[in-house]
Amino acid sequence: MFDSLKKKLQNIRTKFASNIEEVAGAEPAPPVVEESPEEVRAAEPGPSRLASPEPPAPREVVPEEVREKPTFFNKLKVLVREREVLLQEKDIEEPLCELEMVLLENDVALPVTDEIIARMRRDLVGRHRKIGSSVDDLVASTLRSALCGVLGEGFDLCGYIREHERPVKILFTGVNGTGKTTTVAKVGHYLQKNGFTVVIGAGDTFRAGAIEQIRTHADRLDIKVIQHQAGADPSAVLFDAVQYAKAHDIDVVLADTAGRFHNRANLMNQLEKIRRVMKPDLVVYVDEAVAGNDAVIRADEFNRAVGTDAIVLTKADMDPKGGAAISVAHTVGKPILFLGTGQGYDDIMPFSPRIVVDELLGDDA
Ligand SMILES: Nc1nc2c(ncn2[C@@H]2O[C@H](COP(=O)(O)OP(=O)(O)O)[C@@H](O)[C@H]2O)c(=O)[nH]1
Ligand SMILES: [Mg+2]
Repeated sequence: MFDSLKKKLQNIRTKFASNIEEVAGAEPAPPVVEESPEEVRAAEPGPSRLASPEPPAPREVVPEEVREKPTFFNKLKVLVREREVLLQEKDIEEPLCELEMVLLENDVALPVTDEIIARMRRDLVGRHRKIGSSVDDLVASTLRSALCGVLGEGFDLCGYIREHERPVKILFTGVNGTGKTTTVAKVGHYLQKNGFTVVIGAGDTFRAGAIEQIRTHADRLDIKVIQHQAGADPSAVLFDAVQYAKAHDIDVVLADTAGRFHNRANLMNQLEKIRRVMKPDLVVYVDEAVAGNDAVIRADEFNRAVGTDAIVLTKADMDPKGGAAISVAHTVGKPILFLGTGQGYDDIMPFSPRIVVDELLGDDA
């Protein structure tokens, strides 16, 4: 997942780190702890932009018993191992520019790229920043918080269902072939594993074979499907699915629907009717991460046209760039609910900014 972006971000991190290291004016400080205060002062770098995080150590000879105190040694360690640097715009201009290019090349939307760059700049420029044993830690934590800042909060579906009146009705919609039906099956399986009961409404009565497709998934997962004939009114199917859930104390209704574009009047009218009749609690827009910026634009347009509560991005496993996953929540202003990560029923990941950033920066970041 996101391999191309991941590799490029690693290069950028190295560049940021070497620029910052240059400004700090020294190679990483040696891990010496038993130097005298004089030696420590001598080791302190001189340039004015490099400030010591601690006041200079006292000049008088420190008695042995005082030097034994851990607090004193800790101070020495801070002086030797931690430096503080005040960065200026020009110090990081070049890696910031490169980061901007890398994000754009990897399909991160322009306003989202701008936001990430602005956050990096705000965090790094004109502030005293401590450098620990590794400058890369500083870069990684800055990049991490910039990415988390645009990724939004995610959406805790299980928490939502627990707090909500049952049945919770979830309508899945979006463009053809993006993975709606597969996602309905995966989400059904996920909810069952989390202790909820589920019924699926076979609301794609439009595409040949669609009812059989969802039926096959549901049979494998032991989930009840409510279906009508091909060509039937999907509103009627989904109304029946809700009635079934009410009659059988089912926690969640998952509604599969036919693929549609927000600019096709007949299918959008049909969607309006489904909404009136089924009264979904959540409208989930499904698109594929591999579509990159197109997915982001479609999700945004769809939200403006009909309203969306949350987004699922499928095929993240096939997406080397990660741009859609980084951009969509910030652009649409709605949370990502899940990432689809493969064709198996377990290949679905509740969206967590932390996990996505871990994936991009490596767990150690
Ligand atoms: N690799 C991968 N393939 C997926 C994922 N989700 C769906 N697919 C595949 O995408 C294709 C279309 O899925 P489908 O659910 O029929 O799309 P729909 O037309 O939107 O209902 C199928 O071959 C799925 O197996 C995913 O997360 N990863
Ligand atoms: Mg389908």
